[in-house]
Amino acid sequence: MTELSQNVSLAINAGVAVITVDNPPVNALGLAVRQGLAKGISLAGGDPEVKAVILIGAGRTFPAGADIREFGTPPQAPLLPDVCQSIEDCPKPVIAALHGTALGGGYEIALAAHYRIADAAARLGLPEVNLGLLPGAGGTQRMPRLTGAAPALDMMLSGTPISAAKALEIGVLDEVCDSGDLPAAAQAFAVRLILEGALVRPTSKLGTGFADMAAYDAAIAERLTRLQSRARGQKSPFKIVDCIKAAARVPFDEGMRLERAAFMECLASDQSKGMIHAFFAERQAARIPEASRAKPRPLNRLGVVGGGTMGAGIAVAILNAGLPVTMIERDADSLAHGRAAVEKVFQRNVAKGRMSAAEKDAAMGRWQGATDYAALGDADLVIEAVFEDMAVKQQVFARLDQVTRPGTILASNTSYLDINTLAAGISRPGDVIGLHFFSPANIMKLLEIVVPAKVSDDVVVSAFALAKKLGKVAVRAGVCDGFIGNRMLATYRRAADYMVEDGASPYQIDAALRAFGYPMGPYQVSDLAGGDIGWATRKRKAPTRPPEERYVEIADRICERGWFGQKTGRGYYRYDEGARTGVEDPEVLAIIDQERAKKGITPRTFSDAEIQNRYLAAMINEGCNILAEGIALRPLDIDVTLIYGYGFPRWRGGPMKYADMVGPEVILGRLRDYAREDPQFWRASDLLVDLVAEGSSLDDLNKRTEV
Ligand code: 3H9
Repeated sequence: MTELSQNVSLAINAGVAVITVDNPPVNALGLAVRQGLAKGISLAGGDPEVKAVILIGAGRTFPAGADIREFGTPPQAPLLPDVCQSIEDCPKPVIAALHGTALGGGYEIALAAHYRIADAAARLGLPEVNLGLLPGAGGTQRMPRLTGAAPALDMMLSGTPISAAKALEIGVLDEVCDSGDLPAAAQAFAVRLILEGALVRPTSKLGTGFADMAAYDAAIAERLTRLQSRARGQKSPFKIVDCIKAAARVPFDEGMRLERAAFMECLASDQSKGMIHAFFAERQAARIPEASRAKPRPLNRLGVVGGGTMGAGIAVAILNAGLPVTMIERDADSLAHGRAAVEKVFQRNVAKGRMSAAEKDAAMGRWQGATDYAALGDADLVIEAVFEDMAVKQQVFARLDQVTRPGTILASNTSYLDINTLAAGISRPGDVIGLHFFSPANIMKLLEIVVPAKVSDDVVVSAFALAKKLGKVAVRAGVCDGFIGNRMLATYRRAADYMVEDGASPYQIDAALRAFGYPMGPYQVSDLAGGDIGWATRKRKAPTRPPEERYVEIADRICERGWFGQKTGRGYYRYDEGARTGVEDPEVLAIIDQERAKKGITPRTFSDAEIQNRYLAAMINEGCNILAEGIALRPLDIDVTLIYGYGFPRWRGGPMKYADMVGPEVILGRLRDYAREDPQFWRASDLLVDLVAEGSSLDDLNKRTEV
C-alpha cells in the first residue's frame, strides 16, 4: 500500500488500483485529500499494471463534500473541479464505490468517475444550496448529462439526498450492491470491466440527459416559477437553474467556467456566510458544559401528560423516533381525543405517501393511554404538556413525584413559567427540567432545553440525548420569562407594535419582514397561532408591568372582539371560510386609528428598511441582554433558536450573526438613535456597548465561550 497523502492511500490488487480516502469523520475533501486523490489518479493512470481504478471511502462514508472549514480561506490547488477533471481524464476506467453519504463534492467526484456503484444503504446528494452555494466541482454540468434537468434540479434545489435505488433509476448508478460488502463488489465490478475490455466513459462527453430538450426546458421553467414564489431572497437556487440551463446549451468547458464563477460569487456572499454559520452553529449548540461531567440516563420508556395539541404532537415525535409512549389524560373522553389527534397525524402521513399503513400501525402499537398516573411507574422520562398555568402544572408534578420512581426525569413543556418554582415543589428537584417543544411538535425542529438551578448534570445530558433521538436541534437555555425564544419574540413584537401605533400598518410590517426573508410577518404568525394565547399572557403580566413601560392596546382591542386569527376567521387579517391567507381588514385599520387618536399620536410613515432595522435592533439588543444574563451560552445558541423556532431566515445566519455582518457598532448606533424617543425600551445592552468599545464581534464571543 502506498500513502499518497496523510489521508489517502493506494493499493493495487489484480490490476485494480484502489484509492482510499480516510479522513474521519466524513472524509471531507480538504487539501490533503485533494492532493492524495490527484496523485493517486496520476500514478494509477501511468502505471501499465493498472487496468482500472476504484475510488472508495474508509470508515462510515464516501466523502460527504468539500471541507466546509476551508471556505473562509483562499482556495489552494489542486482545486476540486480540477481533481474531478483529472479523474475524468484518467485513461483507465475509474469506478466510484459509494457508501454512507456521498454528498456535495464527494458526489461530484463520483459523477466525474466513469462508472458508479453504491451500497444499497448509501445516500447521494448535492446539499450545497443549504450552505448558500451551488455544486462547484462540475455537478451542475455532469449530472444533467446523465439524468436530464428534472432530477438534477430537484436534487440541487432541495439539497435532499436520494437513495441508491432512486439513483439507479434516474441513471446515476450502474449497480447497487446488496451484499453489504462494497469493496468486494467494486473489485468484482472492476474485474468485469477489465475482462469486457470496457473503455473510459467521460460524463462530460455524454448527452443522454439532453435527448428530450422540450422536457429539459419545461423542467427548468416549472422549477423557476416555483422558486420565484418560494426562494424568499435566496440567490443560489437561481444560479443553480442558470447553470443547468447552460449545461445543455454551451460546451462543457464553458459550462464549467460559468459554474465556477457562480460558485465563487455565492461563496463570497453574506448568504453563504450566514448559512455556513448556521450549519456549524446547530452542531455546536449541542456542546454543553454538562457533557464533560455526566452520561445520559436510559431513555427507553417515555410518558406524556396531556393529549392536547402539544401533548399529541410530542407523542407523535416520540413514536416517529421508534420509541414507545404512554399518554395520560384526566378521563376516558380526553384520552380518546388525544389518541385520535395522534392517529390523525399518521393518517395524514399515510395519505400523503410519507409512511405506509404498516408503519402507521406499528407506530400506533407503541402508543399506550391511561387515565391513572400509575401507568407511568416504569417511565424513564415524562413530559408534562398540560394547560399553561402554574397551579395546574404544580398539581401534575406533585402526582408525578408520587408515582414515578426516583431517577425518572420530569420535564415540563412550559413556554414561559418558572421551572425553578415547579422543581422546588417536589421531593427531587434534581430530576426536573424544561423541554420546550414548538408547535406542531412533531414537525418543528427546535427544542429549547431549559436548565433550572438544581437540575442534575445527567438530566441535562439526557435531554440533549432525547433531542438527538427525536431528530431535534436542541439549544440550552436558562430560566427566565420566555427563556431565549419567547423572551426575544416578546421584545421584537413590541418594537413592531410601537411602529404600528406610530404609523405603520400591520400589513406593511408583515410585508417588510417577508422581504427580509421571513416566511410570514409577525401579525400573520399571530393570526396563525391564535391571538388569545398572547392576550392571556398579557393579562397575566399586567399587574407586574412597569407603569412607565409603553403599552400598545391594539391587540387587546382586536381580541376583545373575539378576533383570534385564522381559527375565528378574523384577526389582524380577515379569512374567508377555510382560507389560510388573509386579506387586509379596514376595520382593523380603523381600530388602530382610534388607538392612535386616543393617545394623541399623529401617524408618520416608515420605510420598509426602517421597519426591518427597528425589528432587528430590538431582537439583537434583547439577545445581548440574554447573553449577559447567561440565559443563552453563546450568541450561536440564539441564532439556532431563532432560525429553527421563529422563522428567522437561515441564509441570514440568525440575528447575532446578522448583527456581526451589519456591524455591532451600526446596531448600537441605531439603538441610541431610537432611544431618544423611548429610552427605556431602546436602552442598549451593556454587553453590546462593551463589545463595540473593545472592537470585538459576537462571533468573538462564540469563540471565547467554546465548551
Ligand atoms: C461542497 O461540497 C462544495 C462543492 O460542491 C464544490 C467545492 C469546490 N466539512 O453532521 P455531523 C463535521 S459543499 C467539514 O455531526 P452526522 C461536522 O461539523 C459541502 N466538516 O455528523 C461535525 O464536526 P464536529 C457539501 C464537516 O453523522 C462532524 O463532521 N456537503 C463536513 O450527523 C460530524 O458531522 C455538505 O454540505 C464538511 N463537509 O451527519 C454535507 N461535514 O464533530 C455536510 C460534516 O466537530 N455534512 N462535518 O461538530 C452533513 O450533512 C453531515 O455532516 C453528514 C453526517 C450527513 C455528512
